[in-house]
Amino acid sequence: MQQELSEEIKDFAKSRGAHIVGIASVDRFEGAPKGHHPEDLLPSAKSVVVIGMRYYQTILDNDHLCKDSEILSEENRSSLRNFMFRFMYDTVNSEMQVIGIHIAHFLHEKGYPSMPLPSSGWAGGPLGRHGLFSHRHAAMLAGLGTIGLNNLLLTPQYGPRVRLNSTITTAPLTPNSLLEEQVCLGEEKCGLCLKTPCFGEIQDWNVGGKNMPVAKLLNCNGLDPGCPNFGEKQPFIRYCWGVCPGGANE
Ligand code: B12
Ligand code: SF4
Ligand code: SF4
Repeated sequence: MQQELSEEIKDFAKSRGAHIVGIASVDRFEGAPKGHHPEDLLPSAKSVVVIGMRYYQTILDNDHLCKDSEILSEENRSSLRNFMFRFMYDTVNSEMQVIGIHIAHFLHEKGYPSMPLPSSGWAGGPLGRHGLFSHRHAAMLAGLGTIGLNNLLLTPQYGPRVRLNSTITTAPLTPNSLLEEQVCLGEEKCGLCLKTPCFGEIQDWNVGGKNMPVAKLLNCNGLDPGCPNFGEKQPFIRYCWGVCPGGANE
């Protein structure tokens, strides 16, 4: 029954456009900060359904767009490139939110109260910018990938170029196995993401009983052309997302 329901949810999410779907059981969230554990958000939560949708390299790699335009200034061109980034960012975020809401409707109808979550949204606190719930931790605990040195979830299929969304549910679904192998190639074999001033010392994170090195994020201007490599040394904006060779880049 739970296996059947789990498969039904995965098929539904994929039929609505999710590229990857996984399920984590709530007992895997040991170590989540107080106030941000699935049970803090939905008491009697049993599982978290996590979906991912691709974000294209063709959008990240947009240095060449309208280059040497006869009709736009360099400043205009820069804001158009930012629109290119934002249109896919916003569309993917909201598409996944719709899928999450439909998963919650479906599970509610089966008798399992559920909580869909926004793809984005944060508040500035003393420790930095934080949201309600960490989708990248949930995705790793749902077997969709591992967290890389660049702080992002790296998937075997698309590297870090997926956006994520989670739905917390009281349904006791069948969890996916965790990935055995680290997708990140590591500092020695790669280390490309560390070539920006955004990252500091490498720390050991423990998620779902797995230790992995993650570089401390010191600064990120993420949503504007303030990314240190925007239009300059590297061919990618949102450098740490675009440059990463971990996983495939289908
Ligand atoms: C705030 C935020 C930011 C902030 C701060 C990021 C940061 N690393 O601190 C800023 C604006 C700088 C940012 C930038 C970017 N972001 Co951002 N961001 C978020 C957001 C909205 C919230 C993250 C968060 O606060 N989570 C909740 C807190 C509680 O958890 P946390 O900070 O992740 O975790 C820390 C602890 O609280 C604890 N923890 C938390 N939960 C758990 C659970 C367990 C079990 C354990 C053990 C520990 C633990 O461990 C961490 C270390 O202390 C998420 C969406 C989301 N809700 O997840 C997207 C998200 C992380 N961002 C994303 C992306 C892609 C980016 C950018 C590339 C740019 C962009 N705009 O798209 C850059 C990349 C920067 C980088 N290399 O990390 C994606 C990542 C996708 C992926 N493949 O991993 C997310 C998931 C958005 C999405 N819906 O897909 N982001
Ligand atoms: S998105 Fe750009 S500014 Fe933000 S951490 Fe990555 S490389 Fe740095
Ligand atoms: S750029 Fe290289 S070192 Fe950085 S996260 Fe990706 S695979 Fe790991």
